[in-house]
Amino acid sequence: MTFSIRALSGAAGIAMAFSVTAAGAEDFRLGLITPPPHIWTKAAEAFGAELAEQSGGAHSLTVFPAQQLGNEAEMLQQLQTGALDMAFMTVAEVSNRAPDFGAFYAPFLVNDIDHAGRLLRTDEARTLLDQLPATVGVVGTGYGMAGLRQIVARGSVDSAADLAGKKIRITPFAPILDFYNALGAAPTPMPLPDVYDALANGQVDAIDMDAELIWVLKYYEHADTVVQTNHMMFPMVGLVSGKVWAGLSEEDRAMIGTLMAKHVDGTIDSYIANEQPWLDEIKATGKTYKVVDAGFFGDAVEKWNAIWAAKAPALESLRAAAKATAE
Ligand code: 3HB
Repeated sequence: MTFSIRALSGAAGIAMAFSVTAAGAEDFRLGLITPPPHIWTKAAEAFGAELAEQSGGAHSLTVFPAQQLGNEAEMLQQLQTGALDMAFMTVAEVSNRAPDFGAFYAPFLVNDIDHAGRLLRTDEARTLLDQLPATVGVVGTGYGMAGLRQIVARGSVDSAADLAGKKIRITPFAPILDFYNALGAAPTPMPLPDVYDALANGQVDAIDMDAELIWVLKYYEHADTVVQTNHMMFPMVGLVSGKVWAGLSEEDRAMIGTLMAKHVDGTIDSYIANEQPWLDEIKATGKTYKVVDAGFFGDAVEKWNAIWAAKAPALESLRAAAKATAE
């Protein structure tokens, strides 16, 4: 028997702190930045429910969505100290600490959303997770993903020249920053929860975003043009604090590792199923809708490749895996 005393606050916390729990029982905390209706948040909740069930009620999981525990950089720090148990996190944030992961963001690495899913399920992708305990202090249980990246803009966008000097909201991470800099735009790093207002009040001219959020959070409302570029994939990773992992029994590691991997992987199927329906809904809003290919970005793609060939040694093996999984 043990006393559960971790990560507690408030009256409920005090009550729980003194409740006797079964051996090894834990109330884990999982943080993520996505809002409640987002597929990642729903997957986190489903993971928690299955963890409680499979552990016979010994373990439970509280999900903190919408950046309640801080932004991703802060959550990653909390995972490192063991203050946070788990997170579903953008690979973007992880790439800020482990640049090899920047290889996933090679512009046009994949042809479409199905291809993104296949690439994430290759051994080459999975092998990258092995470096996380040593380099970042976290255990990566598996990949999920969000939709491909698109551009939503105020005003008209006839060519990439129209984006020159424009403030474009980006997720805060280096590969996307380098891409828009190469394009001559003014990339503006901004965490997800701030995006709607920034576009609505004109703080930014455009946003780099995926179909789910453009549609579900109605980002199209304050824009005139949607450019379907599909320029980058957007992987997610299920993480467990290395410190917390070290304190788990072999049995719990196997159960948590397997279940978390299953639920993050399930998001891949959700995006494959929903990407086109969301894009169709966006198209039907009546906003100007353009479909472009890599040519739209001129030499920005080659410039990006030159920068990241040096920064991310994994680029070569991921490109080979992308080629092998193309159809
Ligand atoms: C983002 O645009 O920063 C973002 C999008 C997602 C999930 C997480 C972050 O769908």
